Amino acid sequence: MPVTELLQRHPEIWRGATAHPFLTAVRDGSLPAGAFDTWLVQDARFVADLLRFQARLLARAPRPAQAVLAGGLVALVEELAWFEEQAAARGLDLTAPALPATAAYAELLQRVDAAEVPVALTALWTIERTYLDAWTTALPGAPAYREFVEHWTVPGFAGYVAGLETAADAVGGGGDAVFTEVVAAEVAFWDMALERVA
Ligand code: HMH
Repeated sequence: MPVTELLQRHPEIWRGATAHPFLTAVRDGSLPAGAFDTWLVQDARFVADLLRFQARLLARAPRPAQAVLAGGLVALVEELAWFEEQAAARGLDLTAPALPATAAYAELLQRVDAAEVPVALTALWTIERTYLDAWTTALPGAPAYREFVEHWTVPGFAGYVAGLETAADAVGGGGDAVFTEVVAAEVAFWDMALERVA
């Protein structure tokens, strides 16, 4: 089954992750700055966790998937530097402890790290596709958040997600369970930021 079929098989949770109230509030400007800052600090932690997961996935990936995974790793290292710049400009402490949704997502990544490659590739595609579609929902973004919305909706990112789709499909995809688990973790991540205003 091509991985994009998962979107049609689970439309409700998919909509919950990509049309989340956090994103509509980024679009219309009603999001409190504290919620955004909480989210930013936690997402920097998530990206550090994702980098470790993806580095290990590259190490065991089939030959045709290596290029897209390696390119993604470089992008994640650059993304961490970008988070550090944004955090410094906003006076945020990136060493703040992980909130429960961040810790739970890290634990999910550890479990997927122990799963077979098709499951891990499907998880990674789901992580990035959800993020791309979520930020696309927030376009063009209220002025305060526009730079962020633009950063996560650039054509290069969409191309990367398409490359991950090809890689996941080439190994047969990973099934419904990993997709729904990742999408639920994404919903919980947005929920966390709305609940815990810094
Ligand atoms: C929560 N999901 C979350 N954060 C991200 N930065 C991505 C996906 C994409 O890397």
